[in-house]
Amino acid sequence: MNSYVSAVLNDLKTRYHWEKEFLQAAEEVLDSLTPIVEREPKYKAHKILERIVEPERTVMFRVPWMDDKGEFQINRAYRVQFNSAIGPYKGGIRFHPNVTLSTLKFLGFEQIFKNSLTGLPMGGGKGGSDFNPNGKSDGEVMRFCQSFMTELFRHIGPDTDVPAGDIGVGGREVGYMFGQYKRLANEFTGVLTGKGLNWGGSLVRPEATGFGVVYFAEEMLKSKGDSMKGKKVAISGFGNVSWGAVTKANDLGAKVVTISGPDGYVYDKDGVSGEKIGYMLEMRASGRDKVEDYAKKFKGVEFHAGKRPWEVAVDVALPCAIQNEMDGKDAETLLKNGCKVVVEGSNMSSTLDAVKLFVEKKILYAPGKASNAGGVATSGLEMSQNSMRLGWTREEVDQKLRNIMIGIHNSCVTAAKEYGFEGNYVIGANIAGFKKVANAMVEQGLV
Ligand code: 2IT
Repeated sequence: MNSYVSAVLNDLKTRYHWEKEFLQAAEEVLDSLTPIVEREPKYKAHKILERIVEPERTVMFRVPWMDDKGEFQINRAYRVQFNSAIGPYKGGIRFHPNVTLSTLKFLGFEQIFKNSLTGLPMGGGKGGSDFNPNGKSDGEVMRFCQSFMTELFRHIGPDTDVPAGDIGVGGREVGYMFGQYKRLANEFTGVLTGKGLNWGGSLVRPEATGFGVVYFAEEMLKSKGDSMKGKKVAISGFGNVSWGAVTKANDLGAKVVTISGPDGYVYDKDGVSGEKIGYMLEMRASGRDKVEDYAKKFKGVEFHAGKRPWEVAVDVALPCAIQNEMDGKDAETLLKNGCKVVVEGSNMSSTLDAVKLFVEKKILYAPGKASNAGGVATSGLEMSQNSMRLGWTREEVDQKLRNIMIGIHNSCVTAAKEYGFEGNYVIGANIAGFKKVANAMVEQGLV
């Protein structure tokens, strides 16, 4: 790390010492930028690092709502509008009890580089609330979403900031938020993505993040003359990203032997395939948040309570649940058991220890900001279709998604090579994502 990079990072660590997740994301990115800031003195002269780590704007608000018993409830909510150098703020909304400003700053910061990597004109943002949708009735979720949007609507717009889903926010929540936005703004616009198919949504958006993860893994393997075909795969989570990844892994001839939930993981030696993939959607819709249900439903499936799937011997691991779901110990176990490919579906799936180990051992490791960009990329395609007032077919969207993932893979490989770190997707993704945003910031002056 050079002196400019470490000065900015140290200042950040002092100023925001309690923001653990944000500091972790910032350290991972800034650490990789040393080669480019050394080669290009203009970034230091324009204080690009000092500027890029501060959100352009953060909105914080309370969300009052009434539960089914008639009791008043209060949650905290945020929208971090991190960077708009290359397009309107774009990024999901997360409803999860562990959401804090630090969580959303980490996610918004990652989103800047991820969105840049897609090649589409999207800035970085993220929002959310500590509301827990599990166990809530439809009516409660609707009232919460409406109250949330009653404040958020004045800060967003199709050319300003375009939110989408994330953990705890799927089609149902996007629907309730869109309805309230439309009512308040008196406008039918593409202000959110992940919309329903009958009212402006894009085909393949629900599958896109998981499909993209597997397309990316396939490209990485291809660069070594290999493929996903016949690979034994561990996937974590059972939500939207996992579901898409399981589906595409099966399409490409791999065998997925695990999925997981907050209660533990299941090992399915016969593979998560066919009707079992559909059951993942049922588990999600049940709101129970228990993957043990899968082991009870299907024969020959083992349930491992309180454990993560990384102890299973596999060729490929696809963490698709939540940040920091793979730590140094998990990484060691995976490597010891012969895993050679780790491709992140969740944002910042791996702790810094785990990342360090993957990079040192030179396995095929892709950070989420590159490999999970298919979701936001397809959101970008949804925005294009909304602007045109036309829709593409499933095949057209899927082909564009695949090409975008191939493009991101190539950008990572090329940038890593150009700066002397061949095969390092962490440095490749960070440099390639940063360069475009940083140059736009330089060209747009001190704003
Ligand atoms: O983390 C992510 O990239 C998302 N949750 C998707 C964001 C989006 O705007 O589609």
